[in-house]
Amino acid sequence: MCLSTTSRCLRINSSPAPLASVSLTAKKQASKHARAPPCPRSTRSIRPFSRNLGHRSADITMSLPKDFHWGFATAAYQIEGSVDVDGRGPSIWDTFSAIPGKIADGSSGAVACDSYKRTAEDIALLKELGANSYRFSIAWSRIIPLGGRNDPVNQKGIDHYVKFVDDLLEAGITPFITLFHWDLPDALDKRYGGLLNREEFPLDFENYARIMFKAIPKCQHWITFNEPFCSAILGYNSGYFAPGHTSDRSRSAVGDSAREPWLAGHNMLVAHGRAVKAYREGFKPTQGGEIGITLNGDATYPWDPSDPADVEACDRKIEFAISWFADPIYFGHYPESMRKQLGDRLPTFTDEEVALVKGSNDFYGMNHYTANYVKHKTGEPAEDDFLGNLELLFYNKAGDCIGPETQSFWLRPHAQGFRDLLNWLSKRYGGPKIYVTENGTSLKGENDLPLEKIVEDDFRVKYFNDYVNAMAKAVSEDGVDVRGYLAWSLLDNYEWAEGFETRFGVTFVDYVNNQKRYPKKSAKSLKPLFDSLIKKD
Ligand code: GBH
Repeated sequence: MCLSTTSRCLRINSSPAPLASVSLTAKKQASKHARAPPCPRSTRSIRPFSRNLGHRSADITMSLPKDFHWGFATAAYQIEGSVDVDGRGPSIWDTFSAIPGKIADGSSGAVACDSYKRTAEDIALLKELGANSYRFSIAWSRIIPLGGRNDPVNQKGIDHYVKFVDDLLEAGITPFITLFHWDLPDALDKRYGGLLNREEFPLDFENYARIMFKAIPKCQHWITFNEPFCSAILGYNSGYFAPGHTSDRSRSAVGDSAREPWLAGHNMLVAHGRAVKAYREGFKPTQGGEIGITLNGDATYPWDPSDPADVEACDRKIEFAISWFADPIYFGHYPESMRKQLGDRLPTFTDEEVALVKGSNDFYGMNHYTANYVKHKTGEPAEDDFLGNLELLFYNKAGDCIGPETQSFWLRPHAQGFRDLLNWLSKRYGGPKIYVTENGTSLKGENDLPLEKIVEDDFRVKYFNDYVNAMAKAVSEDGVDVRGYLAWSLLDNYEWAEGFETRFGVTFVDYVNNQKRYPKKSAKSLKPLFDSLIKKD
């Protein structure tokens, strides 16, 4: 039986119910709409010490620091459109989305939210919603259409983002700029294998980063990579994302799922390290900003809390998702659990690379959406395993459900997980300054509703309320150092391989009527929430 929203598939071994076992498999299956049993309305607390989080902002007051950044996030390819305007070169997502069968609804980001041409409208929207910050990404191929350090620079592309930042600042909105949100210039993929090239890729990324640091000195918050896990695993293991490499020859002529993702991850780490070094040496002293990487990770709970192997697998899951990148950045080496399972398929850092990567975060960028129960697997892990030899589940042994279904097969709200993962990260990495650079949800069936129902997105309002309160407790009661929160997303947008069917926006975008924007209830719910939580003096 298969649980899937679109082209992707999760196998649910749900016999006997209510145990749902999710294994992330590359195999496309026929029964697309079968689902795990629905979760009960209220889920039980899954750790003995966990407290129930209230849904009302009044639960806790004034617990976030006074200069707390909050707002919304987006990414270039998901919103901009205008793919051949002002000299932009193609990215791997233009190429990938043109291949039949790769995107659920056959769409591409060619128009998306038309945000490239609607910067004024988007800024007005941010202002209306009360946001003090906005996270967006730059399309590398607008800056250097062919991508490389010896290729021509496109001044029009630079001018666009310079003006955008000026306009944001003018509106009192602080920019958080992501340099790489998956849209690699296609020419670099074709020229030398893109992320897989250990010599060229980090140097070309550094060059691109330098151009942006120089062009936008007013930006004080730089994010090098968004979720390198996704570029590596989805791009080079499962092949669900561009450039679509996988060992599954029915889906791709190229790829080695057992090796390429670990090399791609390594090269992104070194590229990140190079960009940070460039910033710290050449720009930070005069500009005074900060730079870090954004990593994605879900909370984990043991399927059987009394089984030490499940408890251990919970940490291993986070290590394979987050510590893959965070351990090298904070400690200078990969996690032991990964080395043990992957052996020499995981590259080894040279001394020069360690010097670049270790200590390279001014802050930790955290993308967080969901939680899973984790069950250890016995026996040898598959060669293409990237989870740490374990299963991800929505139900635990006792039959508790992690959270209600959404439109995204991988996402079930469980706000306590946010608090727990914030604590986990803070403990492991010595209490770093954290920006939550993404958090949000889709709604099951949202795209099928009429507009007047879509804007009444109470499920999303509750999600934000629960998650933001969980974060505020992590700050005020547990001492986790969170300085900002950017909700995903300002707009419904191009949800990658899901196309436009899955909506994550607080604003409805009418794709068939001139991309008109309609703020949903959730859009307006964040300002009062943060007003009640941020200290006034
Ligand atoms: C974020 O990733 C992205 O940064 C953003 O662009 C996107 O729009 C948003 O989420 C909503 O999806 O395919 O089975 O391997 C979220 C983290 C991690 C969620 C990988 C999907 C894929 C599971 N993503 N996960 S699988």
